[in-house]
Amino acid sequence: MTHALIVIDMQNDFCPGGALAVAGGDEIVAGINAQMSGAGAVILTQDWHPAGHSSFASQHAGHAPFDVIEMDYGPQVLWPDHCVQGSAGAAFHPQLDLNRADLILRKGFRAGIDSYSAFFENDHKTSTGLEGYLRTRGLIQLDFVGLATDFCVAWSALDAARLGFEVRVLGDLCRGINLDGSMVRATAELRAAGVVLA
Ligand code: VGL
Ligand code: ZN
Repeated sequence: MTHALIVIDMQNDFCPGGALAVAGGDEIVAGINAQMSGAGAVILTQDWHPAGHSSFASQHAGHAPFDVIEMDYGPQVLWPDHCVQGSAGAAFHPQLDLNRADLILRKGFRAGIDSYSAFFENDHKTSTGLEGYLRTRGLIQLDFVGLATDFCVAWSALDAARLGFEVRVLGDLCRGINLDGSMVRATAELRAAGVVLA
């Protein structure tokens, strides 16, 4: 089995009622669970920030959520406090099937840098170790689902394509934030990178 399903950030804070809710985020849980049965491997990612993380607008005086600032590693959107380690918001959606997961990969745990992608932190250099895991297991076809389409799903899929994996994004099983045209931009970037939008 060379095919992996990678489920991005299906956590309470990204679902309706959460701190950084994505519209319809909870609608895709049942479909994602169903998709797991055909996968050779299932990997879940979990956004996992320490309290006071540098991506939180609350840490930047004079800034509000969704402002963009320049960090030493590049532009960074400032978010409401979300997915704080150990909080209810950081937990997976209660209906997500955790039993099929081979690996739960946490990201964004370094206070000074965000990590949208499952492969690299936002400096595009610091590795999460996922590439090594996938290659060691011979997993070369990757299907991405989850939240949010235009941030963590897109950045993960783009990195995967750059690394030479065969990549699909299953659009029906994703939902987006859509900040300043980010959905249109992400879709164009995914297409240009050779990612199949299924
Ligand atoms: C995400 C913003 C901040 C995501 C995570 O999962 O797309 N977006 N942290
Ligand atoms: Zn985050």
